[in-house]
Amino acid sequence: EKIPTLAQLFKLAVIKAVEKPKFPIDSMLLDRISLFQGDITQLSVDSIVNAANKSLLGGGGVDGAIHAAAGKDLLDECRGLNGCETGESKVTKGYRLPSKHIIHTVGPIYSSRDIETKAAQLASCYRTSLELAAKSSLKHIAFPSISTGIYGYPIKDATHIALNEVRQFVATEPGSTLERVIFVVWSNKDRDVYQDLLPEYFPPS
Ligand code: AR6
Repeated sequence: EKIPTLAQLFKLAVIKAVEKPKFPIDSMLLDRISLFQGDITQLSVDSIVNAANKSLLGGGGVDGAIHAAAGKDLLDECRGLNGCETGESKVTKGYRLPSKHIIHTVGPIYSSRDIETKAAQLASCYRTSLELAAKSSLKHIAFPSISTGIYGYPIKDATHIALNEVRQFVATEPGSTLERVIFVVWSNKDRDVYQDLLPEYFPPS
Protein backbone atom coordinates (compact mmCIF):
# COMPACT_ATOMS: atom_id res chain seq x y z
CA GLU A 1 0.00 0.00 0.00
CA LYS A 2 1.39 3.36 -1.00
CA ILE A 3 1.97 5.80 1.82
CA PRO A 4 -0.11 8.92 1.16
CA THR A 5 1.74 12.15 0.69
CA LEU A 6 1.63 14.62 3.50
CA ALA A 7 -0.82 16.84 1.68
CA GLN A 8 -3.10 13.88 1.03
CA LEU A 9 -2.90 12.70 4.61
CA PHE A 10 -3.83 16.02 6.07
CA LYS A 11 -6.46 16.82 3.55
CA LEU A 12 -7.94 13.50 4.56
CA ALA A 13 -7.51 14.15 8.25
CA VAL A 14 -9.09 17.55 8.06
CA ILE A 15 -11.96 16.44 5.88
CA LYS A 16 -12.70 13.58 8.24
CA ALA A 17 -12.33 15.63 11.38
CA VAL A 18 -14.01 18.93 10.66
CA GLU A 19 -16.33 20.25 8.02
CA LYS A 20 -14.49 23.49 7.61
CA PRO A 21 -10.90 23.65 8.78
CA LYS A 22 -10.58 26.61 11.10
CA PHE A 23 -6.84 26.51 11.49
CA PRO A 24 -3.93 26.93 9.14
CA ILE A 25 -2.27 23.74 8.09
CA ASP A 26 1.43 24.06 7.91
CA SER A 27 3.25 20.92 7.23
CA MET A 28 6.42 19.52 5.87
CA LEU A 29 7.37 16.04 5.07
CA LEU A 30 10.12 13.63 4.66
CA ASP A 31 8.84 10.23 3.88
CA ARG A 32 7.47 9.21 7.26
CA ILE A 33 7.59 12.42 9.25
CA SER A 34 5.11 15.29 9.30
CA LEU A 35 4.75 18.56 11.09
CA PHE A 36 1.23 19.72 11.70
CA GLN A 37 0.08 22.95 13.30
CA GLY A 38 -3.31 22.77 14.92
CA ASP A 39 -5.51 20.97 17.40
CA ILE A 40 -4.41 17.36 17.91
CA THR A 41 -7.97 16.34 18.82
CA GLN A 42 -9.04 17.14 15.24
CA LEU A 43 -6.67 14.65 13.65
CA SER A 44 -8.03 11.44 12.22
CA VAL A 45 -5.15 8.99 12.56
CA ASP A 46 -4.45 5.66 14.27
CA SER A 47 -3.15 7.21 17.48
CA ILE A 48 -2.57 10.54 19.12
CA VAL A 49 -0.40 10.99 22.20
CA ASN A 50 -1.70 12.67 25.32
CA ALA A 51 0.67 14.68 27.52
CA ALA A 52 -0.94 13.37 30.70
CA ASN A 53 -0.08 13.39 34.40
CA LYS A 54 0.60 10.39 36.63
CA SER A 55 -3.05 9.99 37.62
CA LEU A 56 -4.18 9.62 33.97
CA LEU A 57 -7.44 11.18 35.13
CA GLY A 58 -7.29 14.36 33.05
CA GLY A 59 -6.02 17.88 33.58
CA GLY A 60 -5.45 21.09 31.62
CA GLY A 61 -3.66 21.73 28.33
CA VAL A 62 -3.76 19.05 25.67
CA ASP A 63 -4.88 16.50 28.29
CA GLY A 64 -7.99 18.57 29.03
CA ALA A 65 -8.70 19.03 25.33
CA ILE A 66 -8.37 15.29 24.65
CA HIS A 67 -10.63 14.27 27.56
CA ALA A 68 -13.20 16.90 26.59
CA ALA A 69 -13.27 15.71 22.99
CA ALA A 70 -13.14 11.97 23.72
CA GLY A 71 -15.89 12.05 26.34
CA LYS A 72 -16.61 10.34 29.65
CA ASP A 73 -15.90 6.80 28.46
CA LEU A 74 -12.24 7.72 28.21
CA LEU A 75 -12.16 8.68 31.88
CA ASP A 76 -13.80 5.36 32.75
CA GLU A 77 -11.13 3.40 30.91
CA CYS A 78 -8.38 5.56 32.45
CA ARG A 79 -9.70 4.83 35.96
CA GLY A 80 -8.89 1.18 35.36
CA LEU A 81 -5.26 1.86 34.41
CA ASN A 82 -3.96 2.69 37.89
CA GLY A 83 -2.02 5.73 36.76
CA CYS A 84 1.31 5.82 34.96
CA GLU A 85 4.89 6.59 35.94
CA THR A 86 6.84 9.50 34.50
CA GLY A 87 8.42 8.45 31.22
CA GLU A 88 5.97 5.56 30.74
CA SER A 89 3.01 5.21 28.36
CA LYS A 90 -0.36 3.44 28.30
CA VAL A 91 -2.88 3.05 25.48
CA THR A 92 -6.67 3.49 25.46
CA LYS A 93 -9.33 3.68 22.82
CA GLY A 94 -10.09 7.05 21.23
CA TYR A 95 -13.85 7.03 21.93
CA ARG A 96 -15.41 10.15 20.41
CA LEU A 97 -12.17 11.38 18.88
CA PRO A 98 -11.64 11.00 15.15
CA SER A 99 -8.45 9.08 16.02
CA LYS A 100 -8.69 5.42 16.99
CA HIS A 101 -6.35 5.27 19.97
CA ILE A 102 -4.82 7.51 22.57
CA ILE A 103 -1.36 6.84 23.94
CA HIS A 104 -1.11 8.51 27.32
CA THR A 105 2.39 9.40 28.39
CA VAL A 106 3.62 11.27 31.44
CA GLY A 107 6.33 13.83 30.80
CA PRO A 108 8.68 15.17 33.47
CA ILE A 109 7.92 18.39 35.32
CA TYR A 110 10.88 20.54 34.29
CA SER A 111 13.34 22.03 36.73
CA SER A 112 16.84 23.23 36.01
CA ARG A 113 18.14 20.81 38.63
CA ASP A 114 18.90 17.32 37.45
CA ILE A 115 18.40 18.12 33.79
CA GLU A 116 19.82 14.75 32.77
CA THR A 117 17.07 12.85 34.55
CA LYS A 118 14.41 15.11 33.02
CA ALA A 119 15.90 14.62 29.55
CA ALA A 120 16.00 10.84 29.98
CA GLN A 121 12.39 10.83 31.17
CA LEU A 122 11.24 12.95 28.25
CA ALA A 123 13.12 10.72 25.78
CA SER A 124 11.46 7.73 27.41
CA CYS A 125 8.00 9.25 26.79
CA TYR A 126 8.68 9.32 23.06
CA ARG A 127 10.33 5.91 23.00
CA THR A 128 7.70 4.07 25.04
CA SER A 129 4.91 5.71 23.02
CA LEU A 130 6.49 4.61 19.76
CA GLU A 131 7.04 1.11 21.11
CA LEU A 132 3.45 0.89 22.25
CA ALA A 133 2.15 2.09 18.89
CA ALA A 134 4.28 -0.48 17.07
CA LYS A 135 3.28 -3.23 19.50
CA SER A 136 -0.38 -2.35 18.92
CA SER A 137 0.17 -2.50 15.12
CA LEU A 138 -0.71 1.16 14.64
CA LYS A 139 0.21 2.99 11.46
CA HIS A 140 0.33 6.57 12.70
CA ILE A 141 1.28 8.33 15.87
CA ALA A 142 0.80 12.06 16.44
CA PHE A 143 2.80 13.68 19.24
CA PRO A 144 2.10 17.00 20.92
CA SER A 145 5.14 18.75 22.34
CA ILE A 146 5.26 16.80 25.61
CA SER A 147 6.14 18.67 28.84
CA THR A 148 6.62 22.04 27.12
CA GLY A 149 3.36 23.60 28.32
CA ILE A 150 2.29 23.41 31.95
CA TYR A 151 5.33 21.25 32.79
CA GLY A 152 7.71 24.00 31.64
CA TYR A 153 10.30 22.13 29.57
CA PRO A 154 12.19 24.58 27.31
CA ILE A 155 10.88 24.08 23.79
CA LYS A 156 14.23 23.87 21.99
CA ASP A 157 15.69 21.30 24.37
CA ALA A 158 12.48 19.28 24.27
CA THR A 159 12.35 19.37 20.48
CA HIS A 160 15.91 18.06 20.15
CA ILE A 161 14.92 15.15 22.39
CA ALA A 162 11.68 14.48 20.48
CA LEU A 163 13.36 14.51 17.08
CA ASN A 164 16.30 12.43 18.23
CA GLU A 165 14.12 9.70 19.73
CA VAL A 166 11.85 9.51 16.72
CA ARG A 167 14.78 9.39 14.34
CA GLN A 168 16.36 6.58 16.35
CA PHE A 169 13.14 4.62 16.33
CA VAL A 170 12.34 5.11 12.67
CA ALA A 171 15.90 4.26 11.70
CA THR A 172 16.17 1.12 13.79
CA GLU A 173 12.68 -0.41 13.49
CA PRO A 174 12.27 -1.00 9.77
CA GLY A 175 9.79 -3.82 10.38
CA SER A 176 7.45 -1.70 12.48
CA THR A 177 3.89 -0.98 11.34
CA LEU A 178 4.43 2.73 11.86
CA GLU A 179 4.11 4.51 8.55
CA ARG A 180 3.98 8.03 9.81
CA VAL A 181 5.00 10.05 12.82
CA ILE A 182 3.33 13.43 13.11
CA PHE A 183 4.66 16.23 15.30
CA VAL A 184 1.81 18.49 16.33
CA VAL A 185 2.51 22.06 17.34
CA TRP A 186 0.08 24.57 18.64
CA SER A 187 1.89 27.92 18.66
CA ASN A 188 3.78 29.68 15.88
CA LYS A 189 6.84 29.78 18.08
CA ASP A 190 6.87 26.02 18.51
CA ARG A 191 6.26 25.54 14.79
CA ASP A 192 9.32 27.70 14.03
CA VAL A 193 11.47 25.62 16.40
CA TYR A 194 10.39 22.38 14.73
CA GLN A 195 10.88 23.80 11.26
CA ASP A 196 14.39 24.90 12.21
CA LEU A 197 15.42 21.63 13.81
CA LEU A 198 13.66 19.03 11.65
CA PRO A 199 16.22 19.15 8.81
CA GLU A 200 19.00 18.41 11.32
CA TYR A 201 17.41 15.09 12.18
CA PHE A 202 15.62 14.34 8.93
CA PRO A 203 17.73 15.89 6.20
CA PRO A 204 15.98 16.27 2.85
CA SER A 205 17.26 13.65 0.44
N1 AR6 B 1 -3.50 20.29 20.35
C1 AR6 B 1 -2.16 20.28 20.21
N2 AR6 B 1 -1.32 20.80 21.11
C2 AR6 B 1 -1.85 21.38 22.19
C3 AR6 B 1 -3.23 21.43 22.43
C4 AR6 B 1 -4.08 20.84 21.44
N3 AR6 B 1 -5.41 20.83 21.58
N4 AR6 B 1 -3.45 22.06 23.62
C5 AR6 B 1 -2.25 22.39 24.09
N5 AR6 B 1 -1.27 21.98 23.24
P1 AR6 B 1 0.52 20.80 28.06
P2 AR6 B 1 2.59 19.34 29.59
C6 AR6 B 1 0.18 22.11 23.37
O1 AR6 B 1 0.51 21.87 29.08
O2 AR6 B 1 3.50 20.51 29.53
C7 AR6 B 1 -2.03 18.81 32.06
O3 AR6 B 1 -2.72 19.42 33.10
C8 AR6 B 1 0.72 23.16 24.28
O4 AR6 B 1 0.74 24.42 23.61
O5 AR6 B 1 -0.76 20.30 27.54
O6 AR6 B 1 3.15 17.97 29.27
C9 AR6 B 1 -1.70 17.35 32.35
O7 AR6 B 1 -2.75 16.72 33.07
C10 AR6 B 1 2.13 22.63 24.52
O8 AR6 B 1 2.96 22.97 23.42
O9 AR6 B 1 1.32 19.47 28.61
C11 AR6 B 1 -0.46 17.47 33.17
O10 AR6 B 1 -0.76 17.76 34.52
C12 AR6 B 1 1.95 21.12 24.52
O11 AR6 B 1 0.66 20.90 23.96
C13 AR6 B 1 0.27 18.65 32.54
O12 AR6 B 1 -0.75 19.44 31.92
C14 AR6 B 1 2.01 20.46 25.88
O13 AR6 B 1 1.43 21.32 26.86
C15 AR6 B 1 1.22 18.20 31.47
O14 AR6 B 1 1.95 19.31 31.02
